[in-house]
Amino acid sequence: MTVREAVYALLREFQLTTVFGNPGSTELPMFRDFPADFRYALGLHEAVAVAMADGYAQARHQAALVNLHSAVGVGNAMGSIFTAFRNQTPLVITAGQQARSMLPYEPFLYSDQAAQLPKPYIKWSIEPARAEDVPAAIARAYYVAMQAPRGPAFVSIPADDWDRNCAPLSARRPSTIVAGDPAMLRDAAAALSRARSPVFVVGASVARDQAWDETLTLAEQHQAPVWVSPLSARNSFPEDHRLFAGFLPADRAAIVARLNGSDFILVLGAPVFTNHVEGVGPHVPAGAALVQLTDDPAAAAWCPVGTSIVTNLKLGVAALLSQSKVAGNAAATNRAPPTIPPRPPPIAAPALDDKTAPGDSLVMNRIAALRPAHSIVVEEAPSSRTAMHDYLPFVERDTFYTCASGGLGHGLPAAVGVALARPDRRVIALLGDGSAMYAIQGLWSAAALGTAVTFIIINNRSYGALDEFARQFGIASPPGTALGGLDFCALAASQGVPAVSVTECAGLDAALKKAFSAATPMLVEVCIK
Ligand SMILES: Cc1ncc(C[n+]2csc(CCOP(=O)(O)OP(=O)(O)O)c2C)c(N)n1
Repeated sequence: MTVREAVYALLREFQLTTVFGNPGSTELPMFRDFPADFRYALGLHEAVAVAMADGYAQARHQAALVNLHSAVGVGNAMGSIFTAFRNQTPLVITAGQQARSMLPYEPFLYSDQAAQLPKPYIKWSIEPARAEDVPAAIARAYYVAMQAPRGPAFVSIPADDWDRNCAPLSARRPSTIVAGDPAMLRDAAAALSRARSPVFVVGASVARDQAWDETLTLAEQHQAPVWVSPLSARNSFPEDHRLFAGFLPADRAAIVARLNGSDFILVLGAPVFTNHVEGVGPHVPAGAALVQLTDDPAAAAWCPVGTSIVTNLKLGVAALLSQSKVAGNAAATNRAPPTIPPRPPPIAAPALDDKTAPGDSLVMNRIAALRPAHSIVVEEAPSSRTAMHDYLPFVERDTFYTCASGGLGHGLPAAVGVALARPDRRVIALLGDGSAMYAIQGLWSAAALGTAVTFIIINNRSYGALDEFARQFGIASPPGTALGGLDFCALAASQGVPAVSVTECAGLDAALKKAFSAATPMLVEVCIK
């Protein structure tokens, strides 16, 4: 059989039948006789294609396939590849390369050191030594991508390889998860049982490893307040639960202040901790012990304090659940009631004649009130994140996604990928005006692929988060960054996405209701005060 036939048979076995990508001449031989059971999801920029695949993979808990144009395409995709690496999203990324016979003569568009180009933000990469090794390279890329911690893997494929002959290759089942050291988990369970005032800090790997139920039961069993780790990219605990304590800031001293009073900190599926501003002093309150369960050996290695157990979160938390004791345990039964910080004050629905511009808290509040049941939010609205945390709680598993890297341009296309994976759900992309412009071409894919994503742009006509940071550095405002003059309705309409602009509180509910019930993608720009 040909390499092409072998690869498509293998991809079918891996259920990688959607190809996200942006093609060029060096990839065309891959798509000769494109099988009818495969679908091509075009991104009008490689960063869009990779981010769509990222959302699709995360929402399916399965790898996704991306095909990029040789050097230039991989270069364009690099920001999204970095984000997929930080998101621990399993991606099999292939890229075209010029024909092997041309490579000594530096042909047009070829990729010199193709396998090096996406490093270091790739788990494994290769340009196979021979055409007949391509199927095995793709299989290995798939297994590597799926092994914990998951992430992208890369195969560069010369254009003439597809028509060469090779042997067929069947999928195998290498293990993809790691179970924690039983003795360490036993000790951690005993320490949790002895704790006077345990608190939990949960992160994205609880969601990635589908440990929602186990984490909830363990928190209830121990009456432990549950914080979300700083800048967590997924929701891992019901944010309306009586034990839900809030979101830790990405700031060392502020984290210590929030966790103060606890003698035992159990970190589940998160690094300890992700900081965004410089800090000094201890990482945890004085006298508090810390145990981290993580699927990422690197996060276990750089953890500054305590004990780290490398484990799949579902298995690890289940072990703690079965081995930690509450009944008949004096320490556990004498625990003081958990201290939960007060919730933010409620906001009233806007009056129908309110001509003032809404604030971002009101926008979040109205989305929370009007969003369809079980809807999913993909967020990239940096300075509105606190408002979202305060007024748009995520209470069901797998209903919130943002990027773990801080790289803008992910949210808009990732929402399209999530919608492709979950056609049964309403997907809402919550975007800043600045953020939306990094990958605005994703609107075209949302329409072309027949998704019904609701894009909500919180337009503050600025890089608001940068303005806030500038003040922290003692800079009045960053030069040249006043946005404005962007016509989001025109940008959307030109790509086949109907849009409406809201400038007054009075019109907000009607616009959101219309978008949430639309059968096509729709964009709502909300100009906030
Ligand atoms: C790819 C990339 N470039 C630049 C930045 C730096 N950055 C962080 S927040 C921000 C402003 C985002 O503006 P907007 O989406 O309008 O949200 P706002 O901060 O106004 O809420 C910028 C430019 C980044 N995080 N990622």
